[in-house]
Amino acid sequence: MPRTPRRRALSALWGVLVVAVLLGVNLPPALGYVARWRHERLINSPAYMQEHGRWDVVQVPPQDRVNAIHAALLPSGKVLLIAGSGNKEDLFATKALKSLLYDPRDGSTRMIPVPDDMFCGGQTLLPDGRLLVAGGTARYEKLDGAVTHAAGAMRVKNENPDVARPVPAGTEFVSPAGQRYRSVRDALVPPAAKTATSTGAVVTASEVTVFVEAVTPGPGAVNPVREQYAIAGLPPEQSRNLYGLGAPMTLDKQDYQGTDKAFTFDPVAETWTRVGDMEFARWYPTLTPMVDGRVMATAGLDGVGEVLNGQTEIFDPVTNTWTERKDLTQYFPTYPGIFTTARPDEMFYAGTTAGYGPADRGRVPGLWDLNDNTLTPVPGLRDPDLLETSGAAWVGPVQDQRMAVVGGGGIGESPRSTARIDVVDLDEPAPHFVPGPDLPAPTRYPNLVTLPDDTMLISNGSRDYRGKGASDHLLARLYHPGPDGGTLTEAAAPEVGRNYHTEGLLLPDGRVLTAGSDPLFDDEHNTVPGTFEQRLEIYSPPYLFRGPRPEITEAPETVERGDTALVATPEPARVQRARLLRLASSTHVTSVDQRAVALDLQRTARGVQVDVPASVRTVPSGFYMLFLVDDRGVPSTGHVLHVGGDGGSRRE
Ligand SMILES: [Cu+2]
Repeated sequence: MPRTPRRRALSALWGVLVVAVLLGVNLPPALGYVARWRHERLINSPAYMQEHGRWDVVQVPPQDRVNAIHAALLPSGKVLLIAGSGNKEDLFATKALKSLLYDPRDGSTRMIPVPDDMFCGGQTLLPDGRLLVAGGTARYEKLDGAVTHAAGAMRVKNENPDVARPVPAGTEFVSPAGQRYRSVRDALVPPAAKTATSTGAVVTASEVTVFVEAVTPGPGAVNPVREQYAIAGLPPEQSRNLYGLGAPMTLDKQDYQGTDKAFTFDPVAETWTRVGDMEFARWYPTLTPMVDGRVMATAGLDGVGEVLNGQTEIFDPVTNTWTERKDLTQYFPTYPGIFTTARPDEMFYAGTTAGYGPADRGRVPGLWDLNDNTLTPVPGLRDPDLLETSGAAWVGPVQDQRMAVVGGGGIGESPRSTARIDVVDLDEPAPHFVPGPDLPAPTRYPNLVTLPDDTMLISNGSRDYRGKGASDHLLARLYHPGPDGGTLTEAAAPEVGRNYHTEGLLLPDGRVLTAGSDPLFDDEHNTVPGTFEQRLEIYSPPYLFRGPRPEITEAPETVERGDTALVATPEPARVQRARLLRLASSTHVTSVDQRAVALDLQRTARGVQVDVPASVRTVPSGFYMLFLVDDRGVPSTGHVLHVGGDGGSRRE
């Protein structure tokens, strides 16, 4: 049938419609599909992985997913991920406090309840392989408007030198005007100090600070005056010696409050044990391993939610108790990056912090002399006002004493952040920072993980505070130490975004585990409350795609500093380097216990002889992974061993 003009017009219209539909609706998705397919093919190609590595998301069974706040590699080769209440107040209220044991060898998982809320405490591995966790959450914050009862800090004074005074939770403090406030948790006020002098004894009152809340709600119980409070129900002779000195009682925002409790996790029995309480409650403390095997606790919010004013204390793993170092009073904001250095009795404060503290105190990096408590500033760091939520780590073998400070942002919810990487050589007589390469974008919360080939993975983070404005970076870089501040090469991009409450760890098989992320919002416009990221993701560095790895067929379980140890390997000629990487822990992108130690080696017919450095400052006692690295930078699987020796752990 011949086509009429009208039919031809209709047919043409259909054709146009079909093309329009294809172009307008189907074509972009089709092109998107093709682009994704091409991208997948690229990132899974051997050539790409040899250059950039690859990421794999780990599937954890739904019942074993946790809000990973803290991560630690244990001598058993398993990873402990600690959530506590995991920044969920309902889990805090119901005491559903969690930790998850994850075995990277087979992906198996096991949930282990934790005995107290370790959420936002500090952690580090002890020389004997136990994980020490100290501090955590005694109480969640109450934001402006959520405070119903006036509250504040009450210093409870005891002037009696003969007896300690328990102050149980619920003790009532009465103001001169008759307003009543109740303490929220138990406290014990030690006896007053009595000092003999030539004219007789002088008694100095002891004191403990407790948090108190008004018995009656509302503004009527606000008391702006600092004054002395009586303790209700005490006989008169006792109330002369035991009383409160109250700070202003207000309806202001109340910060998180820390606990003084501490626990160890036994990596063999896989159980938690309570150890001695700290002298101070701490939320957001840093636990720094010292060269003699003890652990130093610094900073944190105390039991009333105030930043500790420089109080420093030491954990002794032999007695499992804490002792305040009253001579060490440097003030640090929370989660300070404080590292043990090769300099005798000097710690390095990298200036990195996370959480709380004013802009004008404790923000300058420097060397902290533990003999005289002085902090000598280390100059030259760029963007010195952008150190909140930054990262710091030794780069290359710790013998080089070179540390990088990476990224960071302004304090509080500042939208400012920096791409800066600066490096300091602490071996120099007057150390100073020099510029390194810039990250591809300004970055808060970068995860820094030292690798056995002397490079460092820098991954994830976000541009804005807690990923606001959908600002997570799906980016990673490999940092290569070297002259002029080192260089960066591109690493494969992670699939999962990570900002606040994230951590990364090197695994014995040479891969890197990343966990956690706690965005404030889930959407670009900051309207939908954020969801905690419970997926794990593992990075396989380029060296895992460059052919067969050197093999360790036999190596000792324990070595001593200064020892020479035989490590059997089928191809000794291949081995170029040997490294010890300390089993590390991480929280809030703060990891002060990771370090790589270079070992001198000699090849033999059966393997290599490695020399364990003699200095405890280079290789403090504890558990390490031994890696043999070949001429192409390919490491063996890490062999976990214990390093001990004279002058080290007080346990030995
Ligand atoms: Cu936190």
